[in-house]
This record gives sequence, C-alpha cells and structure tokens, in this order.
Amino acid sequence: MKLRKLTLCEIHMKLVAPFETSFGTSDLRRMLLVEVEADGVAGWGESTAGETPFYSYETVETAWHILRDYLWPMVRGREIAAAEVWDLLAPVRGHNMAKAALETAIWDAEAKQKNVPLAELLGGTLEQIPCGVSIGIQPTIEALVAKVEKELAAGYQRIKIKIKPGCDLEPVKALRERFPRIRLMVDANSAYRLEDAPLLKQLDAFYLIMIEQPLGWDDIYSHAKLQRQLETPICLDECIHDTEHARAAIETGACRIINIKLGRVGGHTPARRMHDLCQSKSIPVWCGGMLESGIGRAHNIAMSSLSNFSLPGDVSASRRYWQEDIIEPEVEVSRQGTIRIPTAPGIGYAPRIDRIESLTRRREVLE
Ligand code: OSB
Ligand code: MG
Repeated sequence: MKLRKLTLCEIHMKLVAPFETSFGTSDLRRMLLVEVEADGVAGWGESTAGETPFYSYETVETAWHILRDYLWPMVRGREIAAAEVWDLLAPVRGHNMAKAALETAIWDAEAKQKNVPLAELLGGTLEQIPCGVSIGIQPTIEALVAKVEKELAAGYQRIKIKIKPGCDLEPVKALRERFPRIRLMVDANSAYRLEDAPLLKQLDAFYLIMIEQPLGWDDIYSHAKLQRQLETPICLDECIHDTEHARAAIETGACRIINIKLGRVGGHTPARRMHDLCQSKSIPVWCGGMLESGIGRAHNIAMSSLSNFSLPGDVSASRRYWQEDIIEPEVEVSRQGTIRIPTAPGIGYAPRIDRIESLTRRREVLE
C-alpha cells in the first residue's frame, strides 16, 4: 500500500461519569484520532495518550508533535505493508501511543483493502471475547457496591476496582462479603512502594484473581521482590512497554499475568509479538482499556481475538463511557458478558464522520 495522506484530529468527549484512579480524575477526554489514506482507502486509529502525563509521559500534545514531525515523515509516500510499519518507526524511542495511532490505522486500511476483518488479518481465532469492567474509585462503599451490582447484572464476567493508599482493604473486604464468588481484581496504578508489602499481603485473604501494577511505573525489579511475598498474582500494566520488558518481568518472576494495551506497546505488531511471547511462557494476557472512543475500542476488540487473550479484558460497551459513541454500530456486550468479533472488513465498525466533525477541536492534514 502507498500511504498518501494523514489527518490528525483532536476530539473532545465527556465521559458519562468521571473516572477516578490513584493518579487523578478523568472527566472530559481529549482524544487524538488519525485517518490514514492508503491507495484511496481510509484507515482509522486512536492515540490513547491522555490529557495529562500521569499514566505515562505521553499526552495528546506530545503524540501530535511526534506524529506530525517524526512518524509520518518516516512512512509518507512509501509502499509498505501494515506488518512492516512498526519496525520502520523504531528510530523513534518510546512514544508508543503516538506510534500505535498510526500503526493501527494502517492495519485498518490494509484489512479494508483486502476486504477481511482486522481480527482475521491479525490471525485472531476467537469469535467472541470475554469482558470485564474497570470501576473507578467511588465516594462511598455503598456507591461502589451499587456499581458492582449493576455491572454484574449487565453480565460482565469480572470486576476490577481501582485502589490507592487509604482506599484499599476496606472496599475489597466489603465487596468480598457482598459478592463471595465473583472474579474480582484491583488496580493500583503504581500507588504503592515495596515497603507497603505487609499491607498488600493482607489482600491475599480476599482471593483476588490479580493485583495490577501496585509499584513504580517503570520498576520491574521491585515487583519481582513483591511477587515473592504475595500469593495473589501480580499483573503488570504500566511497566511493560515492549517484548523485552515482558521477557524480563516473566523471567524475574515480577508478574504472572500481563495486561496488553495497544497504545502502551505501540500497535498491533508489537502487541502480537508480546502476546506470542507470553503464550510460549504460559503467561495469560488480557486487553487493557484507556477510556477509548469507539475507534480505539474497535482496535482493542480485534486484538483480543488472538488466542492467548484468555482472561476478560477492560473492553466494555460504548454506553458505559459515552452518551453517544463515534462509531456505528456502537460496541455492545451480551448478557453473557461477551463481545462478538465483527465480521465487516477492517475494524468492522464505521466511523460516524459527521459526529467526529462536530466533536473536533483541532485538525491538521499532512500530505
Ligand atoms: O490502568 O488500566 C488502567 C484508564 C485510564 C488509564 C489507565 C487505566 C484505565 C482503566 C480504564 O482502568 C479501563 C477502561 O477503559 O475501562
Ligand atoms: Mg492498569
């Protein structure tokens, strides 16, 4: 495919409810969408960079700069296949969210050009994927219990709650008393230190399926020390930016599960390599979420069709995030808590161009 044009577009969308994590609260999302034109076919991608540099160092601003000034010039006008893009972008260190926006858009374009679903082009074999939900920190235990009740009634297969120091043992204990049998996990987003091991050890009493990223965002070594002290499996998110990090974490025993996010690892090619490595080492993976619009969500669904995505991901219905999404149809979850992999070509959900235009605050066309 020859890549001819890249459109960067920043949209603003308000979440149906604010989402609180240990690093802050998200309410109005700023999202960078990209549309690539390859031989007359449009492919869409989303950078999951946030408004602030608190989950990772990337933001909408850095992603825009890196895409316009470095990544697009590396591929512009070239005749390439989607599977070659990741390696071409290698001279830029890091900035995986910026890379993923472009790389995933090119995969969408290639799948559309070949008239196959993206999941199939990636080698995915699952026809439907198991879904969980990620619930932000709630003002009260009652509010939390009510939220969990609602998500379980909707069919979701596992519940993840966000924790932070001072808001950890109590909510977990309350949920375990109320829901003794559900698949429950917590995500600390790097809010603890190795010295907190005795506190984290107390979580073992609640047979969580995992504790996600308790320690430093870039600190695999301390997680290895912590995992030796815990029965609960550690799942790494923030720490794992590429396949070599995954290998280091697995071989040092820093985690027993890995959360794969397209933005954090840089796109479908690196995500698939990480998936394959984990599979060869019997480490299950699941697809993380970044409060994406329908475009990013559709890419998450396609990626989750790979066979080692055996645990429910943070990929849930559009309506949990948005009054109205930017894709048609919206993402829906069955009563069994699954999403069916779409069969239409590419990401399989059509971008609603008029709606995207009305949400756009900034746009730049690069040729
Ligand atoms: O750590 O998984 C995370 C949202 C923003 C940043 C980081 C994380 C999250 C979530 C939300 O947990 C997952 C979702 O999209 O529902
Ligand atoms: Mg996480």
